[in-house]
Amino acid sequence: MNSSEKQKRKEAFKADYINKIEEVSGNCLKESSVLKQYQALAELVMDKVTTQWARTNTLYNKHQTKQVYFFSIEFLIGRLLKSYINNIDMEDVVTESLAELGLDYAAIQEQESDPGLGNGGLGRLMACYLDSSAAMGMPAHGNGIRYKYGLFEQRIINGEQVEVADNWLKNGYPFEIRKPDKSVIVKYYGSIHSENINGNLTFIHEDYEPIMAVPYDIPIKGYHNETVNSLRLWSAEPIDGFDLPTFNQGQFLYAVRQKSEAEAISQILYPNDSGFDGKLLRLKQEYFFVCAGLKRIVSHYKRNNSNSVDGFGEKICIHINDTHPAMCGPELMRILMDEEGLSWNDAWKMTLSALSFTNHTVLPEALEKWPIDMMNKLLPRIYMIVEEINRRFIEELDACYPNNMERNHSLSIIKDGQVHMASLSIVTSHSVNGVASLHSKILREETFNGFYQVFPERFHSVTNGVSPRRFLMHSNPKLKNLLNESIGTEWEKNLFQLKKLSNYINDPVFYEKFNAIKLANKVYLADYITKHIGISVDPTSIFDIQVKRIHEYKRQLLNALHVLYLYNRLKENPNLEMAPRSFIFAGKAAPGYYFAKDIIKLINAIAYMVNNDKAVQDKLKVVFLANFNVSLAEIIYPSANVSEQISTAGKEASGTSNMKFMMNGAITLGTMDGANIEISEAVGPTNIVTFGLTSDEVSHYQKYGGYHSVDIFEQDPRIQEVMHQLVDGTLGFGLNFQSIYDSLLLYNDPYFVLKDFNAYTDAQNRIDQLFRNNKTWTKMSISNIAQSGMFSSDRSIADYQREIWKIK
Ligand code: OAK
Repeated sequence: MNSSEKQKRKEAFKADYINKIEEVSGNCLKESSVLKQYQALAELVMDKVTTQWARTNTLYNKHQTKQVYFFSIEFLIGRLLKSYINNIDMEDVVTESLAELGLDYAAIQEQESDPGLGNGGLGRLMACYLDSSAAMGMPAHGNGIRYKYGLFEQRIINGEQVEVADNWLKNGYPFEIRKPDKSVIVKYYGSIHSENINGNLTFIHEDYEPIMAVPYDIPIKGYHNETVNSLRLWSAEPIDGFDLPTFNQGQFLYAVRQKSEAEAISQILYPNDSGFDGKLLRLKQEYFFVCAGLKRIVSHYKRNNSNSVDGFGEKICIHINDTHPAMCGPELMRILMDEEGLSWNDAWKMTLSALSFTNHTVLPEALEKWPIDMMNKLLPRIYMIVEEINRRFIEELDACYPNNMERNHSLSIIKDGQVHMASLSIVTSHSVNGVASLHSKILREETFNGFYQVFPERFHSVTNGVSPRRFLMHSNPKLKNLLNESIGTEWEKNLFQLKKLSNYINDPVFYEKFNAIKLANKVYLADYITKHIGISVDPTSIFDIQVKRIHEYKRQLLNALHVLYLYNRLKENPNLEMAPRSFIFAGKAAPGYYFAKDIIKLINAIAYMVNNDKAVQDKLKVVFLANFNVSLAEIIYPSANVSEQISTAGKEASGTSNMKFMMNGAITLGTMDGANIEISEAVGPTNIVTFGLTSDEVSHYQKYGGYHSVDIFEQDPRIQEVMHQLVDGTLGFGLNFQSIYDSLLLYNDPYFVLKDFNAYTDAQNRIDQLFRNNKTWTKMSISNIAQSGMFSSDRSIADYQREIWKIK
């Protein structure tokens, strides 16, 4: 765009914007509130996006392109305003125009709520995949739940987590379109009876409780292209118009109860990350978006296909994100048989060909198993179909492997009074994949080994990726500009092009510019920290960051114990040679996960002690930032020097913050777990610091024993010291971390924190040494960015496209 063209676009934008403000607020620009300025900008942007949206939809319908639908109980999309503006290529026009109008673009963006419709990795991955699909012009859409309340807001009060409801819709949400005309009825409870109609056995669902599923669509705009895909989120509403005044007293109470029971289904996101919550309401949620989503997809398909479902399995991919949407299998069978009149065999072929499944964890506590009684009562027809799927599956197994009762039992979808959702997902999908190479290997060799032996061809691996638009271009604009001026802009469309940075790997001028950007980003985070928690951190210190859900396997505890140990060393020797360090933590704990909450409390207690000790203030700071969410993450990643990825090996399926940090030039300090292994392969051993047990070692100890944490405790005085400090009042009067102490010693340290402690302190020493050599560190940092191409979600989507959905 040349400058006169830009000027024209700016003038047109300003005129439209001023009109819009008047339209949404009834005030002129000068008298409008920042909230109205935001709403006006959002509407203006939405007008542009929806025009392209309509065109994309027309194109998809016309060409009957193969469509992918991600079914996921979570979509953690983050704020969208800036992302739309950048994707429609109006970044400069909007930024400059708003400045010329005397408005504060940053403050306007802050008005947008950050929809917390996910807990962490799994939900954010979906958002990155939608972003990438649209960027690549690929027809892929999301299907999930429009929770009225997203993940709770975390406040830290007296060092402890306090949960506050997240009313993200309180000012309305400008990027969704409610489509009541596309509503669908979801049926719960009741009974099934069969009738012979014209010689066909037909199943009829009676006395059910109907709930209305109303879709809200959010456009997913591709980066600098014409594609706009859809994220459809379903909201639950009572079935009939709720006509209060016509009810008499008894009916009134009944109707109110009905209304709130219906609405409860999409009221709240379960706040558990990688854990299973076997509540009836959760099962209702799972069926809710599966049933509504599939019904609409089938009816849309038929509309474009002469009212027939022929070819559905070849044209539609239903991708199930972990097991929460596992009922897609039986529900699609139900629709195809009961509503479309297909035979079992035809419906089965179609279902198998449409479905694919990604697993996101091997933690046994996350594996979903629903009590038979619960499923049978709530979803009688679905349960019947699950039973039949299982009966046929076991029959086939028997035919292939006769007399192998043990295997057949272990693979059975229904056993021990429960329906095993992972087994259901594998049996009903043509593809099963893990999310990093090690994780997929563990699935094949351990978690799903029985299934792997029966269906080896179904097993795949697709390493996760993250959106370079959101996590590099939007969140680190200074780095984006430096990259553009150094290696051109091709990397924006193909992140592998970052390899061109190798030309600058020894360039002192580039180093200087790069380090200035990193410092500016650190100053920005330091200001945020001062503003929000009143602690001042030195922007030249090492920003050593661990941000993710708080979980024992992620081992924030190992990090915290090391901080305590380092503090002890500094107290012993105030002249200890070390680069000043700021340890920064953020992350939410599931409200019922008391141990994780104790870890937050411990980090805050250590922070309080360290930050108030003048003797160490020049060398050590500890920060816990409240309410980690996508918006905060975007400030954090660009400022990091060290990316803490220290899970017990074999437990973190992939991790994705490791990739976001890497793209922004942080050095990974990590175990050989999840995608850390692939990061290590990509950058080479000199550009990463790894330590600790391997997953084979962990699994060996878990299977055969041989690890006794007490032995480590007894041999290592450093450990004895920090362990005693947990319970002797050092961390504050009346503060006692007995639960943590007991887990590490009495319960033999299930996550190998003490076992890896020594290796971790060595690794931390290496980080310190490396950082103190600025040239070495800068080189490592640039090498990490240069090799981050493979961790773009564009690459992941291309892998899915080629290996799993088989889209040309
Ligand atoms: C959440 C609920 C149930 C099962 C898994 C999860 C989950 O978030 N898993 C995480 O998925 C990410 C995306 O694949 C991975 O990067 C994380 O390692 C994994 O813990």
